Amino acid sequence: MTQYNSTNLSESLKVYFIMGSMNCRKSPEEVLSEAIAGGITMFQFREKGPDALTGDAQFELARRLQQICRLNSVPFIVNDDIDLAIALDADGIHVGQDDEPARSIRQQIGEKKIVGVSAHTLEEAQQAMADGADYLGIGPIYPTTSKDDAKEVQGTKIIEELRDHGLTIPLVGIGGITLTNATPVLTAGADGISVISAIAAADDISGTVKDFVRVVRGHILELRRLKA
Ligand code: TZP
Ligand code: MG
Repeated sequence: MTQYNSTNLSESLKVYFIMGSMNCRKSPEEVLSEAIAGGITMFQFREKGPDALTGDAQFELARRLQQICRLNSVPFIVNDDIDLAIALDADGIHVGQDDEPARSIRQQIGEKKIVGVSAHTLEEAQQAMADGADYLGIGPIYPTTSKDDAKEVQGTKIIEELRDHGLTIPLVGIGGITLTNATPVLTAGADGISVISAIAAADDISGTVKDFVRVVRGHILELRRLKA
C-alpha cells in the first residue's frame, strides 16, 4: 500500500481536482478521465448540494470514479463521508469544520490514509494539525459559486500568515482559482491548488488541466531559479 508522507503528498496536491456529478456538463466519468489525461495529481469525490446523487447511485458513481483513479494511479479522496471512504477503501478523506472532528476521522480511518481538513484561521489550522491532518485546504481564496455555504473570501494573505507562523504542513488554496489567478496562491506558500469549476466546466478539460500543470511547474522552476 502507498505510504503518504509530506513530500509525496505535496506532489499529489499540485493540481487537485474536486467534483461531483452536479459540477459536470457531461458524464463524470468522461470529465474525470479527461482531467486525468491532462495531468491532475489528486481527485476528490464531492457529491453535494440539492442536485447531488444519493444512496446506491452515489455509491456506484464513487466506485466507478475510484476505479478510473486506480487505473491511473491518481489518489482518490472522499469528501465528508467517512462511511463511504471506509466502504470504498479510499486513499483518504477531506472534512470541513462543520463535519465530524478530524481526530475522530483519523481514529476511524487509520494512520495509513490521507486526512485533509478545511481551515480558515490559524487556530483552525493548528487544531487540525493536532488532530492528525495530513494536509489543509485553505479558502475560499477568491469568490466561488461552487459552494453555497462558503465562508468569507480570504485572499492569499491567509496562506502567507500560516507560513509566517512556521506551519510547514502541505496545503492547497481553494475557491475561485483559475489559470490567471493561480500563481499568487503558490507564491503565498501553497503546495498546490484545488479546483472545481475551472476544470469541470471547461470546454477543453484536458487542455485546461495541462495549462494548470504548466502554471504550477512554472512556479516551481521560478522558485528554484530564485534559490540558485
Ligand atoms: N471550499 C471552499 S471554496 C470551494 C470549496 C469546496 C469551492 C471551490 O470551487 P471552485 O469552482 O474552484 O471555486
Ligand atoms: Mg464538508
